[in-house]
Amino acid sequence: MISEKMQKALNDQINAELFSSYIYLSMSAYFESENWTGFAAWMKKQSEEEYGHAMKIYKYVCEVAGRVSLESIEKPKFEWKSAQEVFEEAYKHELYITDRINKIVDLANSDKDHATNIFMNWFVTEQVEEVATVLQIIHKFKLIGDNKGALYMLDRELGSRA
Ligand code: OFO
Repeated sequence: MISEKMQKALNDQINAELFSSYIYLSMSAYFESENWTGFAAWMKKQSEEEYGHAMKIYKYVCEVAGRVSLESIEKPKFEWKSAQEVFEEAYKHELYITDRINKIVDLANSDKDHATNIFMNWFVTEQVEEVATVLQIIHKFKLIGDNKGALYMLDRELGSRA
């Protein structure tokens, strides 16, 4: 069993992960409209992963006999100024999500909720990877600067994400 407070925190996190999925899908649509098909594919894949994160928590809440409560998903941003700006916002968003995950772990600790603590460990590790990946991409954008050919190559590279 999980506490009422933990149930609320996990339900809120399901919503945050679905919002992440929605943001990345909106970013993908933006890239499609700009003909950056590789960036669009990368973001679509990211969106699918976020949906998977939401469902992982959903499954856990059901397993511990909690009650999943789905709330409205906030409307994501629609327009950006550049491809680099999109990834910079993705980075900021992942830092925000990391903070949320850490707070759930803090709550699991104070609740002495060992099961949720262990469950959330996967997310702690996942966040380290997600933040590092987006940061690497931003670093590449900075190296590329105004070089259109190099930007085209980066689009191709990200489009090959499995
Ligand atoms: Fe679910 O990890 Fe990104 O947001």
